[in-house]
Amino acid sequence: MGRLLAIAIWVITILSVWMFVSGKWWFPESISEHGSRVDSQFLITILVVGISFAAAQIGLGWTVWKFRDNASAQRATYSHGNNRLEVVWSIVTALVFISLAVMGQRVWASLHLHAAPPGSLQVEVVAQQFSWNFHYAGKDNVFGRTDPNLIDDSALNFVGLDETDPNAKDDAVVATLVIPANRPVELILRSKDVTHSFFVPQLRFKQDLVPGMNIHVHFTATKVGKYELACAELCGMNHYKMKSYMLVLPENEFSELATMPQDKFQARKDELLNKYQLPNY
Ligand SMILES: [Cu+2]
Repeated sequence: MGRLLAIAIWVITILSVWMFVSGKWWFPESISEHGSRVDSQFLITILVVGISFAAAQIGLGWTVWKFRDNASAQRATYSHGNNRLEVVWSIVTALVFISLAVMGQRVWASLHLHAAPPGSLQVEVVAQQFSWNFHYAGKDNVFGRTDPNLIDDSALNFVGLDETDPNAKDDAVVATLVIPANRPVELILRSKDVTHSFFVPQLRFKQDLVPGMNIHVHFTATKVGKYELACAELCGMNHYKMKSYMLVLPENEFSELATMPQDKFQARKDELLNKYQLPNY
């Protein structure tokens, strides 16, 4: 029985490692400038924890095998442990995890904590249960005034845009995120109700939208196409329906769209949504 248990532990270990090594269940293609840095950091982390996992499980199986119950088994002896060993492996573990965290925070901080590069396209993102609103500044590049008191979903004023403000005249608010390829994009993230989370797996980018906060983040998409955008925070009963698309367009196609008035923007965006196919994964 002891031998069987040891073999079962080793088989489960091999299968678990194979699930990662085979590459059958891996991330979709990366389409952002910072994506490869996130992926290589992830690979280092998975290698380190993968090796530790395999070593620990092989050791566990070996212990189960060696100390199984049989006729020649010796009586177990009591050990009070070894202080020096415990100090050594605690320090080694702490060093490994702190180094991984320090290595990983650089990419993360460059997108979440540092200011967006000049010339970035700004888009205001307003999340609500259970949909996304993307607010574009239009031709004048200036966002119209918004006021929470003006929010009226029944009148389709989802972000509380003040129609009397001259800067609001050319603004567009749509339910799909449309951005240019190879140009930095700065998102200004807000939520009307609960915490939501902006997530596009191909971008390798995820950020919470927190009520009462204006969260600035930025990234650069590098590949034209249509990608799924999901809310990655359990935000209520219909959380599973809170999805949209991110359209990455060639610069000229985007600049043409970005200067269109609301109704034309909407119609053209729907046309483009049909034109591009979702990637296979
Ligand atoms: Cu949500």
